[in-house]
Amino acid sequence: MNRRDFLKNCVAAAAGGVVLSNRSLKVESIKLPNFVIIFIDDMGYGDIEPFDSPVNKTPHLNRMAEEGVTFRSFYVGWTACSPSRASLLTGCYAKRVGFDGKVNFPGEPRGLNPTEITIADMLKAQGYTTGCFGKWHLGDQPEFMPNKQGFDYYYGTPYSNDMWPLGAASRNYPPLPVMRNDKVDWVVEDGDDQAMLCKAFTDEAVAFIRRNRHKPFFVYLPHSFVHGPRFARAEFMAAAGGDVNRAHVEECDWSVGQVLGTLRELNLDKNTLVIFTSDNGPAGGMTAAPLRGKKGGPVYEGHMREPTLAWWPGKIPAGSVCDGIATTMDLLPTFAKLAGTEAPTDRVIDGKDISKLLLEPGSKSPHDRVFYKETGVRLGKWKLLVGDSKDWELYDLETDLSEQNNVIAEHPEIANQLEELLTAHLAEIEENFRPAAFAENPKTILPRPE
Ligand SMILES: [Ca+2]
Repeated sequence: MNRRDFLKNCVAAAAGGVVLSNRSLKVESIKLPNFVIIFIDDMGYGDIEPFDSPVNKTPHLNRMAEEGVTFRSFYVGWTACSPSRASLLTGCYAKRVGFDGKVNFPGEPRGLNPTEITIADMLKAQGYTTGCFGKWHLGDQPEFMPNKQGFDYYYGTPYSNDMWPLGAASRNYPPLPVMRNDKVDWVVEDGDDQAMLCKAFTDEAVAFIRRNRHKPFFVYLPHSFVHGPRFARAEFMAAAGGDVNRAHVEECDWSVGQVLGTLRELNLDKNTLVIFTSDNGPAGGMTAAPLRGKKGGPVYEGHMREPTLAWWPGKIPAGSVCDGIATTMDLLPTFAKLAGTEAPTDRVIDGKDISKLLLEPGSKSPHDRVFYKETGVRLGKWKLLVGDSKDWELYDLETDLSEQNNVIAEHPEIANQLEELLTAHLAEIEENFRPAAFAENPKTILPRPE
């Protein structure tokens, strides 16, 4: 789909009814699948039981894994919130769409460029009803918010939950609003309010699914949990023996249970693809074990490889495991394929259609490589990290998943080959770069304290 076809579809979709581009008329007779993305904030590779957490109890995620596929080599587009989200929604490396390492702060001019075609834009043009429930973090100016980026409905916080008056004093943060579409619904004032965020986003997402059960829908549920400051509801704190980190993970698990349970109850489970993953490596109190790495910083596996499950009963083979490389960038082209349309063709999209990996998890990944920000590349089992401030590192992920043994001295030719791939990748991004957008006279949604 190019931008002209896309806009044509948007106009037609706005006129009502399910609209399909000419090329996809053949799917008119089949039922379009629903899509749900549950995107946790700052959860690590080792924080849930399907990824061997010895601490957190995650029965709903366990069942999701037993009924679906566990992706063990699934990557996000950056090591921090805003760029990771830009990557997921556009199907591109964050840098390509103007999101470097920085996250957005309240009242900043930068936002995801409205000329980008998000997953929501694409599915809306295909007749889907689209909802975003949770942390946005791609610009808090009106023209960058979810309703302007393909979402029919929005309920959530415009940025991180630590960007509130009780956060870093030097930032003088304005009050943290929970938005309903373009209006402030309520304000997060204290720890008790913070503790409600997982439930609030979940309840709204579940209500949206119920309201839209008779038509194709897309739910994007980017939780503010398990990002700090962490507060959890009393019942989860009690069950976790007072450990708020554990309570946070377990409430995320509860949220998954609410969503999957609703889909089962409404008999939508066989027609809905649900993806569970996290936006970047673990922040304090969470873990990437057995991977090395955390949130931000240099890019070991734990920084960008996330605990990922996909669930679509009857379509995805139950209890399967996929070791092939897959990424959040693949969701846009994959959903396009499954919804009978195509990803944008008038621009570079980095993601690839992984529907075959989903439906046949033993099949070959369309990716033989993945890039880690500007400083790393994996090709098959080999992983190279370069940087100005440190020595290059080369790891064999097959024998050294935890990246403990730098073997660059033994394999200089492999390091050189990988460095060439990285250099070419960065040059290509520069050539096909699409900037973020910048608002004139940006304002915070609510005024800063005096
Ligand atoms: Ca994050």
